[in-house]
Amino acid sequence: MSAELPDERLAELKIAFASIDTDGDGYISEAELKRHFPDLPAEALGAMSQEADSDQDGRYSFEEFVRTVS
Ligand SMILES: [Ca+2]
Ligand SMILES: [Ca+2]
Repeated sequence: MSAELPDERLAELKIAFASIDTDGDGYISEAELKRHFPDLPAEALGAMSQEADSDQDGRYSFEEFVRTVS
């Protein structure tokens, strides 16, 4: 993991990640993101996925999530 974050911040992020990752597979899909943020416009999602999904596999790993929000 590249980002150096304090443990408590990391713990917070893990909880946030787990609450979005509703099927618990360790990845946040776009569908899960939409379910969690139903008001988010499609353009914002698109911009976010381009920026955040650094390995372009169409889903967010915890590492990508941490990089995005920190
Ligand atoms: Ca998931
Ligand atoms: Ca990814």
